[in-house]
Amino acid sequence: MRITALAGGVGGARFLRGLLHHLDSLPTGPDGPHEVTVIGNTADDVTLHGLRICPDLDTVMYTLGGGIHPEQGWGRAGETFGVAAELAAYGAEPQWFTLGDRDIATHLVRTRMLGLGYPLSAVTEALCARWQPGVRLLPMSDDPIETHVVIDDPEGEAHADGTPAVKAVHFQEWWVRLHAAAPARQILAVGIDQAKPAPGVLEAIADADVVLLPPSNPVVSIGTILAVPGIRDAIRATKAPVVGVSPIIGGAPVRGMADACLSAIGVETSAAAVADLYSDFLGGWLVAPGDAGSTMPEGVALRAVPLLMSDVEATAAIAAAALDLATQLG
Ligand code: FO1
Repeated sequence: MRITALAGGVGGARFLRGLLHHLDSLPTGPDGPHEVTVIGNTADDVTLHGLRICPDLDTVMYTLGGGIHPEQGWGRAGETFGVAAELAAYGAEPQWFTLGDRDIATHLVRTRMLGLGYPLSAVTEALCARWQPGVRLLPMSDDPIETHVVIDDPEGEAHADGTPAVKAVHFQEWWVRLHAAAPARQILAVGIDQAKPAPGVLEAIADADVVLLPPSNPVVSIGTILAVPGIRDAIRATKAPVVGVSPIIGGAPVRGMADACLSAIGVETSAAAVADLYSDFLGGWLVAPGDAGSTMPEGVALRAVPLLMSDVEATAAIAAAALDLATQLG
């Protein structure tokens, strides 16, 4: 079975770990071992201290490769912060985003390879050669795309008509420094209109037996991947069933601050409203038992199962339910 999944950071990575655990328990399919291709969000990427950092790709790579910080869900296990302390001693900004020493090695290799002209997809493949994540990890695009968030600027001069001044900050500043508490007036994926899907992305969607949407942020992760020109059309066109896992349980995000992102685009924080964002291609939608009464967009099969990814076994059961629903649809 060829499975293609779109993924953001922690939620996507944990789901994928459960998916691999489930696949390990299955007999090899008639066409050989099951193959998983992950199309990772790169719009959270940021350049800090001269280093190119790809948080979502790294979170997937470290989680599936056994190097993730287990509680935090991002960054490396057993991390030390000698470089961060030295940077702080120089007063080097930003200090609201901390890079660990082990993690810095990844960003050094990536930045050097990008500087030599390798595309991000080739760099990601080279980094994965070390981590052996058990999936083919593709960035959604080799072109730079960065999410920026427009927020009120209390220090800026208000407009003549009295509307407050606004400013755009990088997604990481909004998410990490401001904890998504400053209301987002707009969320923009800068560079996306000119971007192309990375090599292999469209083929992975077209050739898939199943396309999965893990419970990643529907706006700044899955939403951004779908906004890369060509990707949404490829998902609409694929013959494979598309099954998603709701990132919302009972009106609140399973993890993270997806509600702040959904409000910014005027969408209610509910399992049904997120399914609606995908209604042009979604075949099946897993929701938590408490959301079983949700009204689904027409043609979307609803299945209620416990969705808390409390450990690998519980997450594997969610992945199994997603594949089972896909089989019924297929
Ligand atoms: N998240 C934080 O809340 N604080 C940090 O200092 C921080 C550093 C960091 C470094 C590397 C990396 O790959 C991720 C890091 N994250 C940090 C997590 C991350 O940037 C966000 O949670 C995601 O981008 C949202 O998916």
